[in-house]
Amino acid sequence: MPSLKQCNLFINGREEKPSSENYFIRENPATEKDFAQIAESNKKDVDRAVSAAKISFGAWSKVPATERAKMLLKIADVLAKNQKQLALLNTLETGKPIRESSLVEIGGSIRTLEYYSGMHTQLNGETIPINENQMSMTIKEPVGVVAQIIPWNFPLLLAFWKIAPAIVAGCTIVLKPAELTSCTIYEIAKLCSKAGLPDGVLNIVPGKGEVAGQALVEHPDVDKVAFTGSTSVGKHVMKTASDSVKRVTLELGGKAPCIIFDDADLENAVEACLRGGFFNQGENCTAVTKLMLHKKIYKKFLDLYIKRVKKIKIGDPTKQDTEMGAVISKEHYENVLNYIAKGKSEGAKIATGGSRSRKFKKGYYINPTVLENVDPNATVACEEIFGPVVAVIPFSTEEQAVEIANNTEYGLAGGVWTQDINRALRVAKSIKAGYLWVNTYGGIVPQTPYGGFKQSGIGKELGKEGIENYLETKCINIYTGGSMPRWYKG
Ligand code: TAP
Repeated sequence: MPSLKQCNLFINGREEKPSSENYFIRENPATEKDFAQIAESNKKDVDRAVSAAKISFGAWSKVPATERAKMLLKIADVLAKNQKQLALLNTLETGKPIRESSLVEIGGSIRTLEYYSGMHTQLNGETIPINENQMSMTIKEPVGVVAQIIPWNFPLLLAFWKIAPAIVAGCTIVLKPAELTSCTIYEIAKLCSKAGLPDGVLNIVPGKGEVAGQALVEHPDVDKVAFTGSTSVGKHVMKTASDSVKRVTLELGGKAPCIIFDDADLENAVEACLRGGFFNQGENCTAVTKLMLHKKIYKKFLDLYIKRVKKIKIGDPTKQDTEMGAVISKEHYENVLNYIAKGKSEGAKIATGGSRSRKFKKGYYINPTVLENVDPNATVACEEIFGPVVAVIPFSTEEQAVEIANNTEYGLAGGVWTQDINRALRVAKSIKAGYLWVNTYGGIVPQTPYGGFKQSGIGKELGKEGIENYLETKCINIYTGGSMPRWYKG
């Protein structure tokens, strides 16, 4: 298949074929045409990659943090120089609009690299006075070899949320991309190497989760696992990693509520909830999928909202003016349509959308869908759909709103809209989730710690907390007094 793009392993600074010589085909979800062949790494390949990371850790962890920080800036520079072609590749494999690939995936990755470059000044421990004869100090040491496992919805941005802090902390990496989206990150590994990243610091093992991912999480020489993906796989990863007590951080699924009170600025709320619901085809862990409207503004908000949803420009994701592209795969497309059917069967009314887009013969296009008058206990109000489907739920009181918002096993993100600052803070504090927006929605910046409560995860990425995942704290006690006090008399 000479015309297909080939995505191989990247180990120790070199492109490598899979030892099994097996590849699987990835299609472009917007055209359903075969587009790439992806190497299937197996346990043997993972062993080679981990071994490369382990060997390079010795030298990389001793490189001064200032130099590691400079490397992040060089990588940012390489991304910026190649932004156009990387964005196109990312769009071809994900189906997302090119402006999102360019501004969010590549732009966001650059901002993350720049932020963590500055964090090299924060790798300090503390000195802790104990008494006049003794003091302690803590020092920060890189964790070691880290396994990074990435989902398909933001294959680049989520990779750099992990790669950037790991590199500046002095760790080395073996990264498994999602099988649906391996191409762009593989290109990036090659570019990083060209930019001067030493061999073995960033290794890529594309392939199947249950083979390559599993081997990585089981590997005895992996010190930490940073996983982003579904809650069900995350639980399995955590169990597997526990065998050797690996450090584990999990960024998992979500079911974000956004509560609009009757005093909210409706026009701004509509704008934010459009992006909150349909950005990235709704394939977004913080997507507003529980849009909760106070009964007094229910109709007014919905009229404004539906009018705008109908105008979202769905189409060829490679075009600059496309606002919504195709969902990631046939299987996922069918899942999302099944959820819509389930919503209908459980009593919701389809206010707009609800089916595939008829504009295209090929491609996994789903019209942006709004389900109205959804019961708070309905499946579509509780489970993560991960597609362009927003469930609208009316409420009457603040207490009821909080109860509905928390009626889920997830706790990743949420939003509150009101002009009353006391109510805004009260409600934001009452929602059991890790990331809240008030009078805005969406957009996660590298400066802020992001991560879930409940079954949405463990630990934080980004911000100062994000680098702690890649560091161990060692305490060194120093005796500065004269003779040691006697414990034994003899
Ligand atoms: P998953 O199916 O969980 O896959 C995530 C990653 O885990 C993929 O690389 C997958 O490989 C790999 N994997 C599968 N089985 C594995 C195993 N046994 N051991 C190790 N790795 C394994 O998720 P997805 O469908 O790609 O992504 C969507 C989910 O991610 C949603 O639930 C979404 O909410 C969540 N998500 C969360 C966040 C944050 S920051 N909280 C951000 C984005 C997405 P394959 O691709 O080969 O299956």
